[in-house]
Amino acid sequence: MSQAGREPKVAVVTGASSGIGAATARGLAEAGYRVVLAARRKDRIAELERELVERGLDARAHALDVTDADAVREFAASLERVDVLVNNAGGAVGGDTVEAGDPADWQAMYDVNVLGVLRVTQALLPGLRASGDGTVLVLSSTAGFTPYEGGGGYVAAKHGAHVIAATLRLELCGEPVRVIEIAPGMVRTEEFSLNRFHGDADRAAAVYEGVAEPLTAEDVADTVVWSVTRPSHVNIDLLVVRPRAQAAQHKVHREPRA
Ligand code: 8X3
Repeated sequence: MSQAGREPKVAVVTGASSGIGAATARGLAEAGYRVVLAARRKDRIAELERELVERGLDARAHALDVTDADAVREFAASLERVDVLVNNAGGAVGGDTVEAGDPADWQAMYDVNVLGVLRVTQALLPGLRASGDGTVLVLSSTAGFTPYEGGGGYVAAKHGAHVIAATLRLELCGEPVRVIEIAPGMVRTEEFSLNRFHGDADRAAAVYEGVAEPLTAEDVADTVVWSVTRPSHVNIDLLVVRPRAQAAQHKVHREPRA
């Protein structure tokens, strides 16, 4: 990738401050990309930038809120080059039924998971096209395909993220930009469930109770790096990845308590 005398390819990762985003940024930096770490929490991405640079890898942090259209435009203008965009920023807010769901939670989820992907993708597409070999990757979820109780707002938003990837792939056919979607199932990260349940650690832990090995952020990052580093003509349209203990959204093997 990074060859002598040539500028390294640039990969932008949104939501790079933790979990799948941070693991993906590490993986792409290790694969030779100059990684742009984009996330709201400046201190976290600065720390990750330091870590990567100390390891001799190429990274730079850029504070970004994907729900802020002006900030996204300024961010795009600051990039001299972009080859890969990993739309990872997203998350769940609330675990209520449709009957009890707070429209503000649904709106927040739509804003980050759908419009966030839209804003950043729109802003970076000219650069991705100009690279002559661009990749847009959308981190959706198995929630983008299968509803479940208490997941309505998140499921709706992830269906939206899936539709962006599927539509964009059709619209860009014939252009030098491929569109990849990765849909993870149960992944245990430090923040996903905690954020979903507004900091309720017991409720967050219950999601994974008895599951021997939920996926880790690194497991998912591995699939991102693999997909992105396939030869240009190979488009991994959609990759669904779950832990072995989860055969389907509702079919999860849980070990009984000892
Ligand atoms: C996370 C997977 O099952 O919690 O995207 O919706 S799930």
